[in-house]
This record gives sequence, C-alpha cells and structure tokens, in this order.
Amino acid sequence: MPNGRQIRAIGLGVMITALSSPFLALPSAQQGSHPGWSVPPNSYWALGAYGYGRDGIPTPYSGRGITGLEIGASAARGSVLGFPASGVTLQSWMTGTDLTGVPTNASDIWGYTSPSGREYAIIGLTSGTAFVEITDPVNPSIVAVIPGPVSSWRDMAVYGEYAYSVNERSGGIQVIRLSRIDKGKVRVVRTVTDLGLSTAHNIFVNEQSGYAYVLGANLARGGLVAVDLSDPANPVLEPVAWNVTSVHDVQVVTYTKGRYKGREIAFAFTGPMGLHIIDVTDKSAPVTLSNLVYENATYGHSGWLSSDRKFLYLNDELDERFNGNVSSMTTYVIRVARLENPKLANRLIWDLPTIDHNSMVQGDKLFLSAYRGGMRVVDISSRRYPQPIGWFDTYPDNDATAFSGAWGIYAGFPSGIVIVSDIQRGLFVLRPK
Ligand SMILES: [Ca+2]
Ligand SMILES: [Ca+2]
Ligand SMILES: [Ca+2]
Repeated sequence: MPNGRQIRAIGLGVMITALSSPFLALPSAQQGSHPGWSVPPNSYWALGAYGYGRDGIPTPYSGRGITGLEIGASAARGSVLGFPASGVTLQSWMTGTDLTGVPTNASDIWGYTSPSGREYAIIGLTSGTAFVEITDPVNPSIVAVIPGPVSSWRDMAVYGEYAYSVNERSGGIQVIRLSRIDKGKVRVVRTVTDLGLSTAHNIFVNEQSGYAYVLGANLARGGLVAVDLSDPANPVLEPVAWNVTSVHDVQVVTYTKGRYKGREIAFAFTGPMGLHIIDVTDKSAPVTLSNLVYENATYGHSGWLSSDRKFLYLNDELDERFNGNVSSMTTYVIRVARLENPKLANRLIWDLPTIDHNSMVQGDKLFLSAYRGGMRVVDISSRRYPQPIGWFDTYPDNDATAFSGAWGIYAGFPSGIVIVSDIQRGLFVLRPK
C-alpha cells in the first residue's frame, strides 16, 4: 500500500470505515484460474465468467481476417466472407492471429482520437492490449500490442493522452501514454496498485469530471472506486468507495444544466440488483439516489444513456438464458429523467434468441454488441420506442443464446466508424450507413 491510505466505503449515505486495507478484498480464487465458476451470479460480477463457466471459454478463430483490396474484391462478389449484414458495411477485419501472430480471444474495446484527428482502436486480448490505427478503416495498421497479465477479461478507458487497462488476473491499472501514437509509439508509464488494487472487471472515465471509476475490482466488494485523473499520468485512487453491492459496468456523467446541474451521477449496472443511480459528486460521500430492479431483472449488465439523458438502454446478460419470462433478446428502455425515480418505460423485444452484451449511444443511434447476434444498430430518435435498423453479424454460424461472439462496441469516433470486438474473431471495423 504505497501511500499508506485506507479505502473506506459509502453506501446509501452511510459511511463505513474499513479496519484495514485491502478493504474487503475478494478471494483470489475468483481470479485467473476461474474456480469461481460455480459461484452464482448474485455474488459474482464478472458475468462473462458465469457464461464461460456454463459454455466453456470459446476457442479463438484460427484464420486471418480481411483488409485492403481483398475487401473490395469480396464485396464485388456480393458478400464479405458470409457475414450477414444490413445497413452496415465491413471496412476491415483483423483476427487475434492478425494482431498477435497466434490465435487469441478478444474482450472489450474502446477508441482513441488523437489531437490530429487520427483514429485508433484499443482492443483487449487474452495476452494484452492492442492499439490499431483505423484512420483508413479499410487498411488498419497495428501500432503495438502492450503485453499484460493473461486474462479473458480486459477493459480499457481513455482520458487525455492516456489509456488505462485493467484485467481480471493481476497488476492493477496499466497507464499507457498515447501522446506519440501518431508516430507509432505507445508506452506503459506505470502500473497503479494503490490500496492493494490488483484485479478489476471494468473501468470507465467521466471526461467531464476527470475521474475514472474502477469496478468489479478486488476492493470495496467490487463496487465503485473513484480514481482522480488530475494528473492523467499518475492516477490516484480515492480512499472512499461505494460498496452497497458489486458493480458490473457503469456510465458516469456530469450534468451541466437542468435540475441536476453540477452533479456527477453514476448509472451502475449491478447484476441481480438491476440498476443503481448514485450521486458521486462528493467523492467522500457518494449517495445512492435510487435502485431499480426492473421486471424480469436477472443480471443488469451494462447500458447507455440517450444524449438528452432522459432514457437509458439497459442490457441484461442473463435474462434470455436463465429467465423463463424472457424468450428472446430484450433491450430495457428505462426513463431516467428523474434520477430518484427511474421507471421501466418500454422493452424492445428482438426477433433473436441471442444475448445482448454491451452498447453505446451516438446521436440518435444505439449500437449493440450482442454476442452471437453480432453488431446491431437501433434508431432511438423516438427515445421510448427504439427501432432496429441495421446489423453486421460477426458470428455467422448461428444466433444461439450463448456467451460467445461480439463482446464490446465503441461508437465514439468523429468519422462515424464503429468498432466491435468479437471474442473469437477479433476486431471488426464497420461503417453504418
Ligand atoms: Ca467496459
Ligand atoms: Ca438480455
Ligand atoms: Ca449470428
């Protein structure tokens, strides 16, 4: 514990002071070798873990992807390698073998746009974090693969000219400098293990506040731990955390107008506890504003707000597979205009047996990564009544209700390019029409 501080936990406005650090560290048995498979989902945030426990870790695709001139040739023949698609065109595809030289599974994905406007995919792999320039989306170019502890779960976020990478094996946060990425150079400048931080399932950055949030970590019962990025090269863990329950994913935003002006709010996806909305403005005293266990809630996994922040589109990872009331893929539309009183406003019931996993909103479109359903595009110009409008199926074999296929999605590039990480097949660079 380098700085000698202790982490404390806050929930429902009540402060609990930890006796020692690492605070409420979880058994290491849940990391790495995965004997935690048998742990039921209400006590295990890494739900891919639960799915992998049921289905086994997928075998990575062993072949090569397709880029450059081959893409045009394949498209001219009327298809691109048999991936079903509508309203979305494949720009390029790089497999784990293309990225590392050996078959490798992928996990989550994020993006970075450099100050000069060049665009980069940041994709988690079993063996590390890959940085791939996609400014010319048909001709992607590998910048670097930064090795990391071997893990089936890796998650990344970006703030300023730094990327932060966490995993479920060990090592805390890798801080990776991107300031020379246009010159083909990225570099780990440090790893952050303050307060005993070792493993984490997820990391999210609120760019407005300059805070990152680490979650599903070996601290604070897997709840929310805030990380001060005032000096982005030297992230500092805050000594207080929200630990009412473990958090699987989060979106944190700062309100600049309206009734919540000036407040920083976390929308925390809390598994069987559904959705928690937490005011994290005061890092020394986070306050739970509400908790919604929506109808058929099985495992609140992730989600994203509409740009006006009136609605939230929530992905439940276990409802299709384990809830007898849910017979096909379901997107939960939750009205969050009143943070103290969120309400299930609608459900988008898909004509698909697949499982929704992650999502991101860009303008009036919601982009989903839906395991064996691949990438899905939804028109949310009518917020309450979303309409599917396009797809690119990265898992062409079938649409089974299983934990493999498209894991993560990033739709934040100025170019409108959307990138998807598929567990077995790697990086897809896509252009929605
Ligand atoms: Ca993530
Ligand atoms: Ca679901
Ligand atoms: Ca499919």
